[in-house]
Amino acid sequence: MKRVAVLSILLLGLATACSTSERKNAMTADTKATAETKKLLSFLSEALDKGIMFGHQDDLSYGRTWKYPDGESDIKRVCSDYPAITGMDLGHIELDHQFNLDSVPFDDMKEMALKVNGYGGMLTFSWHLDNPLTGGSAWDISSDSVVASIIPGGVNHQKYIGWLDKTAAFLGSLVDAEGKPVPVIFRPFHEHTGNWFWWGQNHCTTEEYVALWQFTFDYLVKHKNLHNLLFAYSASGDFVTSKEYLERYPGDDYVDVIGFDYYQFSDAGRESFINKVSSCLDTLTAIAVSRNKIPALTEAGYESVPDSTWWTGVIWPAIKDHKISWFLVWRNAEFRAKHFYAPFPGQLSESDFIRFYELPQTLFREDIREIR
Ligand code: BMA
Repeated sequence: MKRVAVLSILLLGLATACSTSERKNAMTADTKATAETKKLLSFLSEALDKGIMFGHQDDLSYGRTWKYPDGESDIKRVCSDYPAITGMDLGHIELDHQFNLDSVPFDDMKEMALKVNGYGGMLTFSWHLDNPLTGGSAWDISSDSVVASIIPGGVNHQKYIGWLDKTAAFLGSLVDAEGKPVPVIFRPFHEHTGNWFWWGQNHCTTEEYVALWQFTFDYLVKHKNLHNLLFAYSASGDFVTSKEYLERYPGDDYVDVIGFDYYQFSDAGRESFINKVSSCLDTLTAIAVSRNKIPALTEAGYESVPDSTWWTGVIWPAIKDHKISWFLVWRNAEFRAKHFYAPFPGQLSESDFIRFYELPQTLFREDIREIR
């Protein structure tokens, strides 16, 4: 726990008491959500007045130079605390594989998820599922008929149901020591406004995307009776207006969290990244208030963090004036020269990350344990 956090959180809480009372009670999209799931949504809503949570994909599974030792985390190695939110990916659960697409064993993933929950952390699951029409990966965009083939009436609909059954079995197996389902944030079919996944903008129609989302929600929630899920709708950060952002929005009854993903690609892009993230967040947070949803920067980062002050000089200025629940950086792929997004001991941005961690408004696991 950072020294400055408790007092600051209390002061922030007092200063923003008005805005808290003005916000309507958040309602889960799943009307039968478990008490713990409703509590998670309420916490996400209340924490909007307390700061911005930090998240990291696959934080516990592996880091820059290690794989799987219990309790390890590159974030912990740098600041002696864990992210408030841990991302995990379900890609290849649909194929009944024992390992996900990044070689994380699903059994270990489950164990880690239960631990994160037990320590008061939160979990978000993305799903880079394979292409059900071609057998290729999530990035196989060779056909524009994939979504059409798996929604009701499509030739691969039954196959997709089989895939959802496997996903449901995993999500349903997340049960704590008291036998209660662990609430998690499920973020399927993300970055759909880009064109790199088979469910992307140019590879299906708006109606097909919406049908895919609604069927997936209804099947998991109403047919499989999973009531531990919050659903996150997450575009890519290439929108300007609310109308653009909402073009494929499946409806308030199908979504709990709204977000987008956006990355920086070069040092020269510093200012434009800050401006773009900030203006997208203006749009996103306005939609969130009007629709009573939780806004989040569901992915952001700069691969290999080559900017020594990226945390306090780029991402923080981009997000600090916006009421968002969290921002998550992508994975630190083990032993891959450049594919990492979080610092680790000796990494160029390490000391700046500690400054970022010490900011009273950035929330890590120990901070949220205090306020949950
Ligand atoms: C991408 C890359 C891939 C990975 C995928 C799913 O952004 O990190 O290496 O397989 O995410 O985690």
